[in-house]
Amino acid sequence: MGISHSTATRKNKQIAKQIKQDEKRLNKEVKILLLGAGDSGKSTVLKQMRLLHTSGFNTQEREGFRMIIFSNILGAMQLLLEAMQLSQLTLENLENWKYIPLFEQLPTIQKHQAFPEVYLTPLKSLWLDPGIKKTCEMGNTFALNDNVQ
Ligand SMILES: Nc1nc2c(ncn2[C@@H]2O[C@H](COP(=O)(O)OP(=O)(O)OP(=O)(O)O)[C@@H](O)[C@H]2O)c(=O)[nH]1
Ligand SMILES: [Mg+2]
Repeated sequence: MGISHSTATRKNKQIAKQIKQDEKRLNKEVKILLLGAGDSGKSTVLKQMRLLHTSGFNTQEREGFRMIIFSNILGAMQLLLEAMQLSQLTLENLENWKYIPLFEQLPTIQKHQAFPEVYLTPLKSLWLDPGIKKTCEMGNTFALNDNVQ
């Protein structure tokens, strides 16, 4: 059974209208190609665009970032401890030595799981250690993220 003439005409009009609308939209659309070396800030520009010109990030995305931030913090301290040893530097506060095992195998957190509190004091204390500070200053030699601080 075929469709009636009037139904076909209506459908046809609808499609033509849609095509016109799409054309209009595409004419106004501006496309930007972000080029740059690795780590030069392409993704960051895109994130800033979203924050400044759209509604930003939704709850789920923010939760995802929270998990990434935690893993970045621990990863950075792990990297600093390794780089410190390779540079013949050492922790200068003897109290800090006991914290090293905490950074040998890093935990990950699940969605909605709080940052494990057991890392709070060690991170604060290690960050103040002159050995870690000196290593930080050489961060450009071992790809330490420059936002670690
Ligand atoms: N100081 C400074 N740091 C920035 C700026 N933009 C980005 N960063 C930092 O540079 C690092 C890399 O930025 P990304 O946006 O991930 O770089 P990308 O170009 O997307 O890197 P790939 O995806 O690996 O190619 C991050 O640690 C950012 O926080 C900036 O304008 N100034
Ligand atoms: Mg990127």
